[in-house]
Amino acid sequence: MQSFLQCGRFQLSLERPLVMGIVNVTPDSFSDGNTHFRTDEAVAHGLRLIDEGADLLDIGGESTRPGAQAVTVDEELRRVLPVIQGLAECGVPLSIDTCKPEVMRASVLAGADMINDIGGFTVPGAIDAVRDSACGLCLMHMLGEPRTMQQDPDYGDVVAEVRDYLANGARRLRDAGVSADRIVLDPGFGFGKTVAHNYALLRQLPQVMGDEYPSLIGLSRKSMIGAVTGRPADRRLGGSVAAALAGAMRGAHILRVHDVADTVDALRVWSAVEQGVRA
Ligand code: 8Y4
Repeated sequence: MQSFLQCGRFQLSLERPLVMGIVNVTPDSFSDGNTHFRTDEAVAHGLRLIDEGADLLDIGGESTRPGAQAVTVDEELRRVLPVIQGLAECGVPLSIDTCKPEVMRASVLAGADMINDIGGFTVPGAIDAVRDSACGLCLMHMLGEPRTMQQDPDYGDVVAEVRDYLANGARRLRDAGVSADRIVLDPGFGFGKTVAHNYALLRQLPQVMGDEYPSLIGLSRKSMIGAVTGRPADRRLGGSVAAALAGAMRGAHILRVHDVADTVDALRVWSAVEQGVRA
């Protein structure tokens, strides 16, 4: 595997685990076209996450929770583009969480450095929208579609099936002319998986991911944490940090998290244990 990820304007070293901070661009409660407030909030949140140690930011304008409302291209662009512009000079790569080719194109033009597609670049036109740029591409596994994916997900061998899906996805990108140093793979925790599937994937992360491409994992506050701790989404910090560290210890390269400061603390302590501390 390469030691750098090509990520638009940046080359990210993959020597230590990187922390990707989540910036949600949530809708106004009154959808009156006055989106300034949400933009400013999202930009301020992104800057705070960088201050806390985020190595990159993931900006999302489309809710991907099970059963969430679909968002039109125009609405998604209204949410996301002003935030890309507002964070353009923030000093870290900007990832855009989208499945829509039109949003991918516009985001790359606006200066996005990575496209994070939970749909795995399967919407027609998605690969064409990103191939001729330098942006990083995160290709994630999902079984089914967001609306129905949690209705009795079933696998013969979840590790083998996710591994094969990711290998085929990377092949599709490579066959379209995407260089290997732009590709990141993600097993897609919570996307068409039971709690047992999710923990099997995390436990066997090296077998799932192989060693050809870097990995990105998103565990933060997810129901797999709630299932084990019995806690609601707003009280899953300890569980989420433990899960992120378990992933890092199994070789994950990028950790997608809400709680950047606490995750960075955990990684620093782990690094001190492993590497020692300068006298
Ligand atoms: C509470 C808060 C409960 C958030 C659930 C959630 C991933 C991702 C998401 C991921 C990649 C989420 C956009 C789901 N998860 N992208 N996106 N990998 N690459 N749920 O695991 O955070 S959204």
